[in-house]
Amino acid sequence: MKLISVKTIISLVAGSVILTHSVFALAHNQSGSFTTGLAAAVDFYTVSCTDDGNGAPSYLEARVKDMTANSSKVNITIQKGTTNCNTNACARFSLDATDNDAGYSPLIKLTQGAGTYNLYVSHTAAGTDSYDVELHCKTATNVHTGTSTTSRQQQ
Ligand SMILES: [Ca+2]
Repeated sequence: MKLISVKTIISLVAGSVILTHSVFALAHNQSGSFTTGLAAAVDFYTVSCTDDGNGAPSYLEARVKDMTANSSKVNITIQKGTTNCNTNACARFSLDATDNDAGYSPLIKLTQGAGTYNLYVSHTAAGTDSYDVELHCKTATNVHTGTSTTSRQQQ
């Protein structure tokens, strides 16, 4: 009886270690803040979606968390491509309207395949907002694939 309990505990612990590892492996976050505090500040990143062995990228999904409670709210725009944008969106926007909680803005998705996506982070008013953007490149079957972010402009 005692042996079974120990075995159960060991497998539970092993299970959570595996779970924790996969969560970390899937987490891609870009944190930042508006260094100027200006209302017109824009932070600009590029996100490269590549096949890291998990499959060809189909789309980028992203959402943002405004981490500073004030009147200014942080939002993101993701953009890629210029062709047939009215059929298959080339740009999408998401705003975190509630900045005094742990929640993120609505999840947005841009299905523009492999390559470089533009990510713009801005906010609605002057203030020293900090933010966290969560982003993932995924295959057509929703499998996480190669995702890397580069900072291009910090305001
Ligand atoms: Ca805010």
